[in-house]
Amino acid sequence: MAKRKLADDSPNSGICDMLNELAEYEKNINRSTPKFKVYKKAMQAIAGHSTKITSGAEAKKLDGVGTKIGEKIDEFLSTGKLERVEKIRADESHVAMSLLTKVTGIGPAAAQKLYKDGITSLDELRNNLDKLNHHQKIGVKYLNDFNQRIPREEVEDIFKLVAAGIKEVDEKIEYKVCGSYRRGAATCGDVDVLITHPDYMSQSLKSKSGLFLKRVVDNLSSSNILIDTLSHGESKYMGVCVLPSATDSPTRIHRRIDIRIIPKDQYFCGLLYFTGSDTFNQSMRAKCLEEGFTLNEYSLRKMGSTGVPGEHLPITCERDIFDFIGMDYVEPEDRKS
Ligand code: 8DG
Ligand code: CA
Ligand code: CA
Repeated sequence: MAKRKLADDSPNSGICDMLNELAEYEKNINRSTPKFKVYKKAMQAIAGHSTKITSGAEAKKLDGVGTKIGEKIDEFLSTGKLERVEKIRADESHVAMSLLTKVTGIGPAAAQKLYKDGITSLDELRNNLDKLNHHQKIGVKYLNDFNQRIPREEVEDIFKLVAAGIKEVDEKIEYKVCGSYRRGAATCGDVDVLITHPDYMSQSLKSKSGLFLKRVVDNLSSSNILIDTLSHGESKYMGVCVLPSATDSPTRIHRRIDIRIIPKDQYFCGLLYFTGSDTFNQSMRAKCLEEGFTLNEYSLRKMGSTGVPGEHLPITCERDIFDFIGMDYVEPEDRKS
């Protein structure tokens, strides 16, 4: 997953940064996914709050902010810092791991291994490229670029070129940018593109998806929009794109782009999933289970009385999914938690 944004433009950015540091610590050092999610969820709730929070009690009114986080917010608001965060910042292993996990392809496990091998800085990483796989090496190469958020307008410019390249391959290919862009974010971590084709169904041969995707990727590579590849499988391409510039200025920023091909009959479940947010996906999946359905990135199925899911339900748009489970439609811009 792309590295998450800090809520720089929030009136509560200090609290968000604090929660983000706690979340990263739980993920990298304690390896506790539940605690990571608790902090992230609270951070997202607070980042989405438009006025300045003045007490833990006020924060606790938001969904996802509990008593303990409320107490931390009180400490932060009254002293300007949090004892626990100060301790974390003094923890050398955490500092190194936070740095290493900024590289795409280096997750907590890989970072821990590198740290055990004595690698604690970017210079050491650059001097030990043989310890990295291809994806990680590209991550090091473009580290600074990839850690900059992409302004929404630039995603639009990239997408115009990508769309033109897709259409050249086959007019019938349908495509959309999903992820945070579709949720209306002002800046995005990467560009998430979904494509589908009416002739490509879930029963079709895998090689068919691979061929469509390959033709798209080859075309975009030949026009220098895609310039490096992290990985390229039958249904998913992960790579690097850059806007062409007449002046070929070295300041052009390289951006992460994912392109996925999804069978037409699974397209809307995929679109819903890859639009996110992850917290929205989680709450929607929970609602499905309550209503006796099971939802994933491929399909919506009714759970049978024996607990075995039935056939894929026919879905022709995102709204169908909400209708089946008896949930009011949520616009992409509102899919926050
Ligand atoms: P960002 O890139 O602006 O930071 O945010 P994003 O667009 O929401 O995140 P993303 O990492 O690019 O993932 C795109 C969507 O995919 C996300 O909004 C929801 C869905 N998704 C999950 N879980 C996961 C996961 O574990 N990995 C990935 N790659 N995507 C996931 O719900
Ligand atoms: Ca994204
Ligand atoms: Ca992505």
